[in-house]
Amino acid sequence: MVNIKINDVPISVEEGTTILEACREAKMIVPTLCYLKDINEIGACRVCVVEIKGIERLVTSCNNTVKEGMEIYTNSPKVRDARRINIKLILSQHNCFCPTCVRSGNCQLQKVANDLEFGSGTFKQHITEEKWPMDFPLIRDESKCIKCMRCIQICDKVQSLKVWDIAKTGSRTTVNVSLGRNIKEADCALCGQCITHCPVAALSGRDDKRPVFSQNGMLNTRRKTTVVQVAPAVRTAWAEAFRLSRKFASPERLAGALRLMGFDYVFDTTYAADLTIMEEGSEFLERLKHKEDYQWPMFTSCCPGWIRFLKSQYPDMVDCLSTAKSPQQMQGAIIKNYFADKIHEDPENIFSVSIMPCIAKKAECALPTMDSTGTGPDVDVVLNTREFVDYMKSLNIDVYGLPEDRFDSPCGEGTGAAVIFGTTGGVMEAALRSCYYLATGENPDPDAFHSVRGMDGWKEASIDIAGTEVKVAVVSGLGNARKLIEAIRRGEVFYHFVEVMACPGGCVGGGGQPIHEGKEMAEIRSKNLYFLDSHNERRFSHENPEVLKTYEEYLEKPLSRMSHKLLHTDHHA
Ligand code: HC0
Ligand code: SF4
Repeated sequence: MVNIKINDVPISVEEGTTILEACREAKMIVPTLCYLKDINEIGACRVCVVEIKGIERLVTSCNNTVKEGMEIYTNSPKVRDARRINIKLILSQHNCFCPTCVRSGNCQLQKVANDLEFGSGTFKQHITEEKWPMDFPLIRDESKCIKCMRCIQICDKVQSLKVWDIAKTGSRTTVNVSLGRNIKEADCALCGQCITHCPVAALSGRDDKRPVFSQNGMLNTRRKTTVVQVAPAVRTAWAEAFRLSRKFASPERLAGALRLMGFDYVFDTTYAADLTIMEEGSEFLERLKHKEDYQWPMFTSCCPGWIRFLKSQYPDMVDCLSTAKSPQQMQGAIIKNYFADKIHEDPENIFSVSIMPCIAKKAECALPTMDSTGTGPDVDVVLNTREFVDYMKSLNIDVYGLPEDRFDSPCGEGTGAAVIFGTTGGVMEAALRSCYYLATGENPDPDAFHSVRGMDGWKEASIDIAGTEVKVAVVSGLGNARKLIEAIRRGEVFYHFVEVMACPGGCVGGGGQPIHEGKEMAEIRSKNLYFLDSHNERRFSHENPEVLKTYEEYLEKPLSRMSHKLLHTDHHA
């Protein structure tokens, strides 16, 4: 242990601890901008400087470690003056139209500047702007970039994609797409992790609210029947901004909020998640039966960020993907076909919106293959959880007065197995619950496959299904996906079935979820999904009565011709 003093208070910390972490252990606040634990500890912003007794020069606390006897001052006048100057320099290159910024009120630069009692104005501004393709769902605004390098590091170290790099030199140093590429050709998976880890709004998701909510938007003009679906992971994050309790922020209240916004029909994507399990589970059992005809393992296909990654990084393994569409797209196809028939409406007259925790879903819905009726996209607009929350705020409603409501039926409700789709391991667990049933005719204990739960980036299990040993793995985060694929290719591991989610922790940690500076929320949100699963009266996808009815009335059976037409896709197309 190392004995030090912070603001005259003695404390012992482990050797090798950074000054910043020691301050945090001692509950002494040191502001940071560029710091991301274990990912970006480079002292680039110089906001975390502290004073050390006996040393003239201030030191950055995030990348210097404690030494025996060190006496640290975290908030001396000298420290505060230096931080103010550093922030002034950053602001001189930062677009300061704060009131209209998407991150206003949730911007780390704004917070640090406010906390420093800035007062005296900034230096003369030198802002550069670049052109950015607005038809791409990830938006970069150079005029807001503070060169903290977090995006570079997240994309490289966590997602193994190196989309960003430093560009230019000297005072013109900035961040841009690496190797001088256009973002559209940079193999970006659209996971959105660089967005949720950007301390300002230099990176953001494309705002798609206008066609839905504006004066001329579909909800106001009512030119079409409006339908909305909401993803599993949204239910555990939407209420964070309003500080609602888990009990109050029920899925039924989320349905109530969507109804209040004016949607004609409100669906839960969990319905289609159960449908996905029926299709993907049956496909897996089919592949197992004809082992030699397939390339192994079978990969889950519900995460569009992961699909983008596989297609660009390992195109020779695309056939390993299940052909099942994602729940979002299955729900979209069912709405514009089966449900349209039910309400006697032409698919062209249905406007289908989804609320998702994911940036890549905004690109997925626009794929030419996701038009099952030939009349336009099955899902017209994808809004992220953040956009939903922003719109809720703009309504100025008393959230405590939100009514609970039911999702519409049919095609509206899902089981506990579908709810856990939103967290890493959830799709695999749901699939195993139903594969076991489909192969044996008996339900397993719903918690039998709990070994695939948890936040580890790479989990594995071996399961006996009707006398066959099935080896499964679950990875989240694209860096982990790369490690797993490389190990498979080297022959070090073998799996039959692998779930991959692009975002660490799965959709709960998605790039479209609410942003909380310095906090990774995936684990907390995930616990809520398991709570909802354990309290659901149905915990097996194959017991979803609405799904069973859909097969009976429309699809016939899993992997039928109709199922293939609506619910499966060709990933090569
Ligand atoms: Fe997910 Fe999904 S679970 S990808 O994370 O499979 O976005 O929540 O909606 O489609 O259901 C995201 C979340 C979904 C889909 C589902 C899957
Ligand atoms: Fe990298 Fe994901 Fe950001 Fe794309 S969205 S640049 S893959 S971190």
